[in-house]
Formats: sequence, C-alpha cells, structure tokens
Amino acid sequence: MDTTLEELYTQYPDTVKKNRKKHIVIKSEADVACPQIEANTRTIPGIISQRGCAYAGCKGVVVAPIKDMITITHGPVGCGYYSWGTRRNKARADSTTPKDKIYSQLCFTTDMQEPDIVFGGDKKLARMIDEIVAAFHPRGINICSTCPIGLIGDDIGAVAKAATERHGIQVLAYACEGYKGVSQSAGHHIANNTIMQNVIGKGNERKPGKHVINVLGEYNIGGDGWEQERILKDCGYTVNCVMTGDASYEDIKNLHLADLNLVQCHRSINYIAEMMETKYGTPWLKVNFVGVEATNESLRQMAKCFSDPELEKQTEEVIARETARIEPALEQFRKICRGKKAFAFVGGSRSHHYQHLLKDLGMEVVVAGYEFAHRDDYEGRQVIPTIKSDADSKNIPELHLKADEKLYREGNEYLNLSKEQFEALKKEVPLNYYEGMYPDMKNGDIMIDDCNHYELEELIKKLRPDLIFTGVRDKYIAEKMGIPAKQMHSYDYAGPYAGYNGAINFANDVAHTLTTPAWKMIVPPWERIEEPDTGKQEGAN
Ligand code: CFM
Repeated sequence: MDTTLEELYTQYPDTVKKNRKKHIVIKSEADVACPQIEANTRTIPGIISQRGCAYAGCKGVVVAPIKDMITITHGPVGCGYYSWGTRRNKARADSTTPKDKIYSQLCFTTDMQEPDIVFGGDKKLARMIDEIVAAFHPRGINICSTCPIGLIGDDIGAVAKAATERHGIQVLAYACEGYKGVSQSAGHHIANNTIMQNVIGKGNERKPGKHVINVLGEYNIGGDGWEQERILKDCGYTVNCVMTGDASYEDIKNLHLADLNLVQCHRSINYIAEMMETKYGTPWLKVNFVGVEATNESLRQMAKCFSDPELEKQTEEVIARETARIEPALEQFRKICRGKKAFAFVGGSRSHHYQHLLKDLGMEVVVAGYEFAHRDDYEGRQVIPTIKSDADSKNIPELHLKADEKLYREGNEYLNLSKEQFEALKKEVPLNYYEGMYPDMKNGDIMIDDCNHYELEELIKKLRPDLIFTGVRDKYIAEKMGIPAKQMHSYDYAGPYAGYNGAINFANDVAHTLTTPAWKMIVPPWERIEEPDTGKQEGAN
C-alpha cells in the first residue's frame, strides 16, 4: 500500500505532494492512536475536488428540509435552481403540519439580475418576502445568501429584522455566501448557529409520552428518517423531532424539551448538540442507524441511557423481530456481495456509517474518505482542542453560550438518573462523544481527505475495487473505468437505506449493481489497444 501511495505522489509537483501527503493516512497496527490527518483546509486551486460551497451546506443541507418554512435563495437563479430538490429530503403532512403548510419541495429565489447587482438587491428581497407572506402565509422564512450578495454587501440581516416586525413571523438571515468556507461544512456551522440562536428554545410544548428524543443530523434522504422513526416508536420512544429531515419549525422550537439528543450525522449538526449541552444540559449520544448491527448497537445504547427495564425489553423484542425478518433476504444478497472490496468517498459521515452496512453484507471498505469532514470525524472528538483554527475557520463565529438560567438541568436529570447512576452510565455508553472513522478501519486501509479526480483514478487502477460508493460527479470516473459505482448522497432515486428495511433495499441495489452485465462490456482505457494517432480529428467535418 505504501508503494501505491508513493507512486501516486510522484506525479505531483513538490508543493502539491507536501500538501496532499498530509491528507492521506494508512491504518497501521503500529499506531496506537490515529495519526493526524489534515482536513477542513483549502483545496489546492486547479485540483478537481468534489466539495460543495457554504451555501450548499447551509441552505441545501440543514435549512431547506425544514418543511413548514419558506427558504429564499437570495442570489442569481442558478444557485436556487440547481439546489432544488436534488437532495431528495422527503416530507409529509403530520399532526403539527398540514399539507398546505409544506413548502420544502418548492424553489424560491430572488433571481438577481445585473441591475440588482449594481444597485443592490435588498429592496427586491423585501418585496419578495411581502409577496410570499401574502400568497403562502408560512410559519417562518429563511433567507440564504449566495456569493454575489456578500460581494455587493446587501444587508440581509436588516431586511430580515424589518420583515419580522412587518409580518409578525420569524424571518431568519443566513450569511452563507458560497465562499464563506473551504467547503459546505462552513454552511452547516452557519445554519446551526442561526437556528440555535433564534429558534431552539422558543417553544414550550413537550410531546406527550415517555422517553422523548430528538434525532439530530438526519435529513430523511430517500425516507431514511421515516424508517428510523418507525423503529424508535416501536421500541417505545416518543420522537420529538427528526432534524431537519421532515422537521417542522414548530418541532425545532421545542427541541430543548427532549430528554436525549441522538446525533446521526456528527459533521453537520455537532454544533447544535454541543450548544444544547452547554445551554440546556441535554445529553447527546452518537448513533448510527445505517447497518443492521450498527442499528442494534445504537438501540441498545439508547435503552441503557434511560434505565427502564420495560424499554430494554421492548428494544430487544424489536431487534429480535426485525433481524429475524430481514435475515433470510440478506443472506441471499450476501452470496453475491461477500468478499467484495469497496471504496467509499462521501461528504462527512456516510463513508463511516456505510462501512457497518457493508460489513453486514460481508464486504469490506479498503479506501475511505470524506469530502469536507474535520479531523474529529476521522480521529475522534478528543482531538478537537488540538485543532488549530485558521483564517478560514475564523470566518464563522463560535457562539459562546452560557447555561440558561431557567432551563438548564444536569444531564442525569434529563434521564431520570441519580448522579452516581449517570457517572456509571457514562462509563458504559459514550455520551457526548464520537470516536470517528479510524477505529472501524482495518490494518492497511487508506483514509483520504478531499480525494481528487486524479487520486481516485490512480487508486482505482492500483487497487481495482469491485464497487465504489461516491457522488454524482465522481461516479462517472469509476463507471468509465468499468467499475460499478453507487451514488451515496441522494441514492439516485432509491432508498431508504437506513434501519432494517433500508438494509434490504441497499443489499438489493448493491447486489444488482455488482451483477449487472454492463460492466463486462466496458473496456477500461488501460486495457484498450492504442490506435495510432493519424492526426485526424474524429467527427470533424
Ligand atoms: Fe451529514 Fe448528510 Fe453527510 Fe452532510 Fe452532504 Fe448528504 Fe453527504 Mo451529500 S449532512 S455530512 S453535507 S450525512 S448532502 S445527507 S450525502 S455530502 S455524507
């Protein structure tokens, strides 16, 4: 493996080599802890990265799925149009949100034109808000800025404040111009800060029922959140809010009234989990509902938190029933999948989560990486105090919150435990912690941050995986090389892939991808016989 990487580096100029080496780690038994990996730093200009922008992270990922708020893309039409519905975060009417209050499937944009760029877009934005209120009467409005807005200096905060006063509903401003960070990760942070400061804590209606929980960092792509809710309700939990997949503004206001925060995607939502711990004392638990064993493990850890024998019994019943139900089907797919090698390059948490589901199918991930994760997502949260901030990370303000005088309670009180019981629980269950991807990788496996087009091609040539889990842009690199690829962001029209039903869907899709005859009909470029260059251009006339 070492030689594979050395050969890969030799193609680079010295400065690039020096930079990229820091973003790649090979797991070695000799290392007690994860070696430091460089992450969340700028992509080298000219290199083809798969990252997105801060607007994508704020609007596309965190904010837009809130179903009963209208989200305005303040910017030229392309930003709104190309981020419209592509993430497949589903929503449906429920007891708090009737059908006519769901707007997340629509696209709203100020469609900034040249005169607006020259003379300012704030008046147009204010007019648009008035029109939206008159036509839709939404419960709240989000304004998300794109790059040109920051450049011309529209004061969206002032527009939002005036509109809030004018209409009596919350209008929130997110200064998430695309260039605000090195990737979409900056946008997650901006969205987390704004929602924490302005929405969470505004409600006072706790959902009736026992063991009230929030699922943070679950965006209901392809219905993943619904499958998790089904399982959690079966176990005996009261799900307050899945945030922000199929979430309502009303439920987010009540977020602080839950007993426990579950964190599914650590990268995008760890800020809110941490800030709620500081402000309200709410404990949080990192879970993973992708993979059968991982789901079982998460459910067992959750049950321990509440120390309720009835809950533990019901959890074991659900695990036994669901596992027995899906096992025969999984075993059929395992016959096809077993022993296959995969690469996984997804945004900031799926490259870790899906390793568990692949293990259930007898597959192994030999190279894994994130587009935009931070060091803690690779190495574990214990490294956070050692992460150096740079000019880019300082761009996003850290909110220094204090314990809320009225609402703060100690963690043990949330879970109805004595202080001693809570201390004992923390030894058994990793509350308020995430260990990152590294512990789940095997000796010799490669972790790679912000993998670029060239590196992906070279790694495919050298290691010849059977399957690649990746994004909408880089999947074609793999497919053109004759390697099947599965798009792991929006799942290409498929899903859900989380929970028990998701495991079956995923196994089915992966088995079909692996066995489709199309891949045998493609000759990869390195096996093609070189045609002599005749100097004539094909297709030219
Ligand atoms: Fe979290 Fe996500 Fe992801 Fe993400 Fe994303 Fe996504 Fe992703 Mo695409 S919030 S970090 S910014 S799990 S949109 S639902 S699939 S890159 S790995």
